[in-house]
Amino acid sequence: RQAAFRTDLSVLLDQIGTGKESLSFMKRRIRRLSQQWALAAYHLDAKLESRWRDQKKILVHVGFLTEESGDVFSPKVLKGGPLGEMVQWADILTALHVLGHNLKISMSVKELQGLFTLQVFIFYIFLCNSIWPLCVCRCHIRVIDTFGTEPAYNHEEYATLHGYRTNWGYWTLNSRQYMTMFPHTPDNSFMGFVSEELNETEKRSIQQNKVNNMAVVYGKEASMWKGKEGFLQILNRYMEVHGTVYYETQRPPEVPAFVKNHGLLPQHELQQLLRKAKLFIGFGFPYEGPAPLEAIANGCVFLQPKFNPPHSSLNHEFFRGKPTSREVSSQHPYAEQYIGRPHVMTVDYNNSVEFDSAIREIMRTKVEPFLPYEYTCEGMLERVHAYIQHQGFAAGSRTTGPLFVALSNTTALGWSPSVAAPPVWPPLSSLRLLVSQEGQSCVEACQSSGFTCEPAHFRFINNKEALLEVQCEVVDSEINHILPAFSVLRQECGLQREPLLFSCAGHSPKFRRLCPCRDFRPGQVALCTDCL
Ligand code: U2F
Repeated sequence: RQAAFRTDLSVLLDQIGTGKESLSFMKRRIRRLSQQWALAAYHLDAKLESRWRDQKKILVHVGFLTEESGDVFSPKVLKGGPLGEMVQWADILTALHVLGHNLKISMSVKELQGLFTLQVFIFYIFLCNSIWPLCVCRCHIRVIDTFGTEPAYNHEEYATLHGYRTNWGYWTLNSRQYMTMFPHTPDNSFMGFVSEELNETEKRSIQQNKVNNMAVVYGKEASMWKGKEGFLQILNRYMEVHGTVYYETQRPPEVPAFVKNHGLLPQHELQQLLRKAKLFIGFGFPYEGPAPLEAIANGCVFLQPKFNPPHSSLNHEFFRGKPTSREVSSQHPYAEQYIGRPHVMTVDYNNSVEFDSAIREIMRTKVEPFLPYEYTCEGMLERVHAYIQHQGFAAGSRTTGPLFVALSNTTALGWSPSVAAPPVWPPLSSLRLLVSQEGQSCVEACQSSGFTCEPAHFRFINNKEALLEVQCEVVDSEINHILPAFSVLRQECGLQREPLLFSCAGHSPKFRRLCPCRDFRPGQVALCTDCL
């Protein structure tokens, strides 16, 4: 059956059910953004020129909110607890509904068992081609995974043998079956969420009503303010400081008396506050949440601390035990790397001169509201549409023979397939083969050349032909997540024997990696130019 865009969200709202604050939060959000979704559906429909889209049967199991998992989120929704995940879950459900798929939602293991007999623990999305509930293939599973899972942590046997085993991950999926909140781990798929969009009239009125000396602090829980008095004092020399910190009866001691604390606000009221404010300031936690994008979309400058050394699972409690070695360079690396100045300023907070002058610069700078396309409703619909229609993980599907690759000493390589390839997604036209520096990962190598690493393309470059121009004395085939790669010193080349360990993230000091990079559409890093 053909999927038809839906703009009426009432069926979805009924499906979500009642009885928990988390569900009420998600439903309020879905209602609030309904017009924005409808407009986006209309635009994407026109862009796709009524092309055929398969209607899929999709089962979403919100495992984190089940009683069986302990549901730690719901009781904290009105008390300053995490909301970022619920923002994303609400948006995923809406995108799937709006795209016209046949959606079933389960909020308890019992419900899930009624729909599908499988033991599940976190939060899965199933995209099923086959007749439901007969789809039992693990290739249909999608896992919503905020901070990402790198391949070395995903492969159970390898993780156990090489010290990458953590509490999460090791499900031995294809790493692209994990879907993240930001595009920080190209080994995974970028799912994202949406932020509020403004029309031209709203943008103009925001510009007129901005209060140049008004700052809002990022942090809805008092603990996020702990030890920040010094910065708050400096900030208060120049600006009126506002907060949205949850409290029960009294002002939390961490929040100084000069701060105007509004208490935890409903999302739409926070947006109103951000429309007036000039500065949204982060003090290092929470990491990678939606709020900075909302602030930037409402015309604020986001000021945040640079982390030097970067935070990671090796040196920071919050990331410890997470299935990733990713180094987080600031509180919000996406804001730092994908948005940047003038909307985002990332500075060394230990240097009070730098901190002070950043605040003064922000008061002088004029910025316009900005939202990257990938965080608009249309951008999210476009991306989810592409995944649902094109991304497949069935074993043995869409494989192709070795391809011939010309490799030069420089890192940029001309490449064209010499055999006719069967349909692959992302299409091969997007592939750019690069060689990393020693110690550099493919994430960095591709990024530094204006591309992104595309793990789906590893299978096309994991062959001797791709290594043709490298002087290899030996070509080995091994199970190691830094392969394919070569050692310049030892003139040894290594190919990857376990496809599940193809890893953009992998790096090793003595190895130069062979990297499958690809291009991407402006504002939509998940999709290559010919990916739609
Ligand atoms: C992130 O989770 P958080 O919930 O801490 O992320 P935030 O960026 O603070 O905010 C999430 C939403 O909370 C809303 C705001 C955001 O959309 O509009 N909100 C609100 O409704 N009222 C208020 O007064 C203040 C905020 C991240 F998303 C998670 O993945 C991480 O687990 C967590 C820890 O790093 O940080």
